[in-house]
Amino acid sequence: MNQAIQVGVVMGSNSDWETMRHAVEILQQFGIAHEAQVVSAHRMPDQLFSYAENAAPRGLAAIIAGAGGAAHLPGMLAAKTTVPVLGVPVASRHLQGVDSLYSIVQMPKGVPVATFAIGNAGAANAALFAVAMLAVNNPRLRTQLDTFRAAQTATAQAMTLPPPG
Ligand code: RP5
Repeated sequence: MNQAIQVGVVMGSNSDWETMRHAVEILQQFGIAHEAQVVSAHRMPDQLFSYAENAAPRGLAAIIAGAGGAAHLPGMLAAKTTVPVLGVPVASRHLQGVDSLYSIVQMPKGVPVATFAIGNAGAANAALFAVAMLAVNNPRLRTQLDTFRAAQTATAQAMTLPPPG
């Protein structure tokens, strides 16, 4: 039997995939049931509304939303659902994603979007944050997350630098 989708990953264009695939890879690594699709705020506004409206009834625990430029996708999703929206600013062609970051992070008081770093790190961290949210009630995930962190610690501890000179 298919596991119910826990996390939705949406993005404004297939050009965002190269960034957003880093979120999907983390969800796969942790065995989180997820979906990924294009939902463009300005090109598919009706689908955006129905995706957001159906998120809670479908049981989604989080929506990871990536967009670039005038990146209103995460904010508009958050306007239509109380399911937590994790926003990923995608690097844009002309302003390198600073426009995306400002568009996503500067939500007026009352409708939050948890906003992550521009680009690949932000996409991966949004997924890790979703894993941490799900781990609150899932000891298996908590152990996996602890193991993931321990591996990073071991990698950093094994780092060496060239000798002085
Ligand atoms: C936004 O416009 C998308 O999120 C994407 O980052 C940006 C450019 O989209 P394309 O012109 O590549 O489809 O809606």
